[in-house]
Amino acid sequence: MYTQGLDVKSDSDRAPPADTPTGPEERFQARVDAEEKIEPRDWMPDGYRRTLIRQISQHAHSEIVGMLPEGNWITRAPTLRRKVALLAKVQDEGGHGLYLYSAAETLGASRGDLVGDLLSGKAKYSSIFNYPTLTWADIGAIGWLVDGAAIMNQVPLCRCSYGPYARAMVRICREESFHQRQGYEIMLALSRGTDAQKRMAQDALNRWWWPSLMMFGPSDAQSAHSAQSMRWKIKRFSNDELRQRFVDATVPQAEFLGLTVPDPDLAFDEATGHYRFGAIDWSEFERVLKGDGPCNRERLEARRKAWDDGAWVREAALAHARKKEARAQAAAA
Ligand code: FAQ
Repeated sequence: MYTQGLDVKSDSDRAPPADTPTGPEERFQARVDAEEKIEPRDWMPDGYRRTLIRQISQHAHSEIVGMLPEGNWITRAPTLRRKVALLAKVQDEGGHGLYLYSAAETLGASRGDLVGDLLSGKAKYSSIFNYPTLTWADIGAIGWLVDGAAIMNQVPLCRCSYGPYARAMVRICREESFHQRQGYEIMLALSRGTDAQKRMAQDALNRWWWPSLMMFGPSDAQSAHSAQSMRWKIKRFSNDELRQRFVDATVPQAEFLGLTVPDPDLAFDEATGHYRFGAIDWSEFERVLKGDGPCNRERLEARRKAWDDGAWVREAALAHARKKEARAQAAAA
């Protein structure tokens, strides 16, 4: 710039105001703090990328493995209406897994590697899907409690700082809300039914309550990633905050059903406006995470079999893509 002999420094020479972020990490954090969405081609710290790939891929695996406990009941749904709703729900979970793998791919992860890590047992997926579905009431309990917990955890993820994940979560949450209602409706029908049906509903609540609370992850004091993920606005609330919200929302729903939450320490605290609840058995959570839950082996075997049985579909799709590309090249030549 022409400066008529004045000693004017260029923009890059001039010292930035004290509160202007300087390095790439600081500029990145400033964008996050200003609620800007981070997009795939934007600069991001390696740790941010790694954290997202870890969380999004675990989330994707959970959706895919999460199809198994309910898929187990599609052929045994008590009416055609229930069967159609369950079929749609399980199919939705498969779709969620696919959006989420795509979101992880925008960060440079390879889907083949991610799936490989699931099948080898290296990658985690939600602890909740390692419990069995013993009766039809379990399908009600999964929709009500597991999807209910998933919504509580995932609605804040619609405001995650990473654009592709946040956008995928908007659609996923809409569908989860239908899933939660279909589950609650099953529980309502059972709890208004015969004594045997009421007992079945209560038994399902007894078995799914504590694992649902564990879904939110370790307590804040034990959560390795929460503090950093909250600074990066990947997570908006801590594990314990979301768990408390879930308990506060769900206990009145159980009361409406006339069912008893299996926690003798559960009590409403007038002073705080929240329910106090008993201690979670974290040793059970750790066992399940280590691969020793009631259905861990069965779930991985089912996924490995699905992968092997689907080999011909992948091969056919690749052959078709190669053929189309060769034809397009020939036409262009
Ligand atoms: N199970 O430091 P934090 C669904 C791991 S989808 C297994 O607190 P973070 C829909 C955690 O990965 C359900 N592992 O970790 C549906 C970490 O291990 P790492 C899935 C768990 O990431 C319904 C270690 O413990 N939802 O239900 C669990 O900050 C019905 C330390 O924990 C999502 O994935 C667990 N429960 O917070 C489908 C939502 N909790 O990686 C079918 C997105 C923690 O260091 C039917 N994810 N761990 O080896 C999240 O919000 C977070 O990742 C948390 C964990 C909250 C799950």
